[in-house]
Amino acid sequence: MFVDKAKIQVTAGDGGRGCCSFFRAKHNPKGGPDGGDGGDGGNVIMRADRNLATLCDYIYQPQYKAGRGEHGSSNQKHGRNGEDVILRVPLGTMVFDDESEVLLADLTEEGQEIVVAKGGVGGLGNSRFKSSTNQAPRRVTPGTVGESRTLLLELKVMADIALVGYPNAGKSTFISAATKVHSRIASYPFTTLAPVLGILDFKDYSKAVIADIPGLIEGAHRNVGLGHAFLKHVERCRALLIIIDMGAMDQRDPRNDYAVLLNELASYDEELAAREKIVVANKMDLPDAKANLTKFKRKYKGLEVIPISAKDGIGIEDVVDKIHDVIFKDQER
Ligand SMILES: Nc1nc2c(ncn2[C@@H]2O[C@H](COP(=O)(O)OP(=O)(O)OP(=O)(O)O)[C@@H](O)[C@H]2O)c(=O)[nH]1
Ligand SMILES: [Mg+2]
Repeated sequence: MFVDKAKIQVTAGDGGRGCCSFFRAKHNPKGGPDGGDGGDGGNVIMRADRNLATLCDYIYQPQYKAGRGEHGSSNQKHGRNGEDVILRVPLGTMVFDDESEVLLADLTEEGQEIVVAKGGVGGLGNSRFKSSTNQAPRRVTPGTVGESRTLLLELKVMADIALVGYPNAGKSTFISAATKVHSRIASYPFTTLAPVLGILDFKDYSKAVIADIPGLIEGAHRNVGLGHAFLKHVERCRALLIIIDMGAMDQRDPRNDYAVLLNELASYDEELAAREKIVVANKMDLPDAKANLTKFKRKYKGLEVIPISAKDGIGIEDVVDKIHDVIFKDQER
């Protein structure tokens, strides 16, 4: 199950108490204070892990508590520190403090970490308070309390390029042909219900991440269809790969499809619509596709359109080359 939002409660461990104790032995009945300090409480840490793709674990288990520090003990024994809890989250997870709505971290790189709840500090044992004027202190301090807070996690997938198109346009067919991932393909709309990430391997051995996202339809920005819940996953992409069903398998006019898609993107976010776009005419194997493409080009003069048949694997390489150019041209800037 794909989950891109979760609310969790994190509590760090409390610090252990300092110990009050005096050393006593037969030969040394007043050996002096020997109470050790308490251990520090464990932290709750969040770490980005590229092997994860969803926040779904956090829906099932929304509460986390790190270990408390042990109390100090006699013989100057320091209490053991509490164990940290490490919460792994997918790349692209944004961590907000639920109450203040402040963004605490945007975990975009593999291994990136943030302490989301700091453990309490261990208290001091009575041996710490020994002085020239007080040889037998009874004073100790308690450990401090571990931090506790509610967090809102929000995942926005990290990809270099996102597939945008109507349902059934062939986005999943394309990603399955161009990468090693298999995204479910079927002849009914909204087959893809959650983003799927694939890796594009270019000829020069560089790589890019491509995201297949659920199809957009007119009104998506108003949440029609699967709506803009998924448009947010396009936000971080450097470029958009717009796939048009040029065979008009679902009896729509491809020229109109393109206009609607641009409009949906712009209604969601102007900046998103202004992003670099690669336009692909899919299903060129279908009978009407050629004529439709001619009409399409007549309407959108000067627009580069790459004809492909994702199903037959024709033209995939041209698109992959184009993606490479767009992404790496971008990086040089
Ligand atoms: N003839 C033909 N059919 C295609 C081509 N590409 C995809 N299809 C078919 O179109 C239908 C939809 O393909 P998908 O790849 O699932 O489409 P999608 O854009 O991912 O659809 P959603 O996930 O619903 O948004 C399937 O029946 C595919 O077999 C193509 O190049 N030619
Ligand atoms: Mg799909």
